[in-house]
Amino acid sequence: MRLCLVMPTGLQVGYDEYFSSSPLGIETLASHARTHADVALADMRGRGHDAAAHAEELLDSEPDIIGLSINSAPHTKYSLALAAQLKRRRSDLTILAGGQQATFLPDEMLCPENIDALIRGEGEFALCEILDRDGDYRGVHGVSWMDGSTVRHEPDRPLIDDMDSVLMPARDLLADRSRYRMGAYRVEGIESSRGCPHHCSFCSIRNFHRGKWRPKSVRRVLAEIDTLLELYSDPMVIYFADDNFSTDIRRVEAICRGIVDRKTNVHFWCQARADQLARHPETVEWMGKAHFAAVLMGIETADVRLLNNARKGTTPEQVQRAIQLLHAHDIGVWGTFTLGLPGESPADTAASAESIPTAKVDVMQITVATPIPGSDLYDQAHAAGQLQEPDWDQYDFTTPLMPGQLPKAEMDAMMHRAYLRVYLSPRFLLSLLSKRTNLHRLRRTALRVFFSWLWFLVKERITAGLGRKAVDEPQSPPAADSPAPEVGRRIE
Ligand code: B12
Ligand code: SF4
Repeated sequence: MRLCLVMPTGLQVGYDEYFSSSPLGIETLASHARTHADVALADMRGRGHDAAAHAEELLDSEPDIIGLSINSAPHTKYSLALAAQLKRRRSDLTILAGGQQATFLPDEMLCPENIDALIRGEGEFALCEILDRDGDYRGVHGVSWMDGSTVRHEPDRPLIDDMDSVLMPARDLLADRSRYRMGAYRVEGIESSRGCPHHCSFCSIRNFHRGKWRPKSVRRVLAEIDTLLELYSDPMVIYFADDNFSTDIRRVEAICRGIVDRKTNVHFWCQARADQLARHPETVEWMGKAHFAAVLMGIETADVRLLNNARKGTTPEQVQRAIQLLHAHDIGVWGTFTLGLPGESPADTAASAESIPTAKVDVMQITVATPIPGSDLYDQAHAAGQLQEPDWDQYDFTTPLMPGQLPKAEMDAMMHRAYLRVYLSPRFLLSLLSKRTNLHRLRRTALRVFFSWLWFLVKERITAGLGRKAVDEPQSPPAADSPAPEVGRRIE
């Protein structure tokens, strides 16, 4: 049986250009599936939007099953178009889907003309079971499928209990790693844990992993770092794909000690919470010793009422303390901010945007609160009847979609002003002249981001002048090193 797992392209959304990593989801699935079938991987990101041509290309190897990873909202429309093109050419082909969007929207995604079945949640063992049954997905736990024109939902599958049983990604199946980069550096990802115990209202992770945080053992994580060091000799950033790397702070410290023992020249990147870092200066010190170049921290807003409304569970004081600690250990701060949170008045949005430059982050990312499926925001908006036939291309994290949020033009103006105030501040500009440290490396990335954003603005103005609205259309990204990501459109 031949299986082809595909990471489809989507809207060109910020990250793709300066942080483009290999698709860990399908690489991990392939590791498990390859003992049950002939497996190929296709990473279609950055390959334009010609679904018909992509379908032809994917069918060349005559697969029996194609599995699509529909992991984010801006990738949904294209994925469905690709599935329809595949089915039109080969009606006997089985098309499976998985990932965040597929998991939370089985009834919307499944359709006899494109997707036959989808696997909800983590896919490793359900996929292997389907392959063992020669592609028959009926009755497999965790699967939703089309039975004629009816959607059937099989019972949930238990979560994987022993995370060390998840195999390392089949990186060899996407042999050209040169395209996977973070700014100027080659990048490889490691998933060291799944889930998050917190419950922020704009996030889908809690529901995806049923409120559980499950780590791999420190030994297993270090073994994967060793594997990467053996496989790739070029200078590299290793990023932890975990939603919340700092959940078990003692484990973070143990991983850092292991990294220090290895004396590598690799740098690390992770997503962590301000409250945990602020409470554990000793761990931040270890992160510095282990060459963490940057930490992505969800700052969201300095407004305590809005933070509480969103159930964020961090305070502005913890954020300031965490930034101080990280900087003291030469670790850059990649701060993410959210405008348009529930309960936010126009005056609150303005105040929130004004306070962003005071946070002293090194790279910043501002997004608009978006009701992504699986989040409380989605459930609330859905229950209130506000999401009739959502246009997933609008879910680009800069478009206000919820009642009460500012109109797009005003929101854009606030974001642009905040970006300018940070990247043109004497603090930021002077920091570019500082010595070559981890922080400096990150600031150089920030500079690239800044120029890309300027370029984005110029394009926007030109197209507005020509009376066209080009920035909302899917675009093929520019060549690897050219500065053109749409910086106004990114989120994590
Ligand atoms: C690391 C990460 C990134 C990295 C790398 C992404 C990548 N392609 O590898 C970067 C920073 C580049 C990134 C970018 C973006 N990301 Co991101 N990212 C993540 C994060 C934190 C981890 C993803 C990961 O590697 N997980 C580890 C692997 C092993 O798990 P997995 O991919 O989920 O796959 C498992 C299952 O989903 C399932 N599965 C997945 N695909 C398939 C396919 C089939 C056929 C089957 C059967 C099963 C299956 O089985 C897999 C194994 O168990 C997730 C959050 C999360 N935990 O999922 C957000 C997340 C997926 N990202 C998100 C977003 C919004 C984006 C961006 C759109 C941001 C932007 N505006 O630029 C871009 C999209 C880029 C792109 N082209 O994919 C959102 C999506 C929410 C939504 N519904 O829209 C998430 C959920 C975070 C969040 N809660 O906000 N991201
Ligand atoms: S935003 Fe971060 S801390 Fe909040 S629930 Fe999602 S992963 Fe956890």
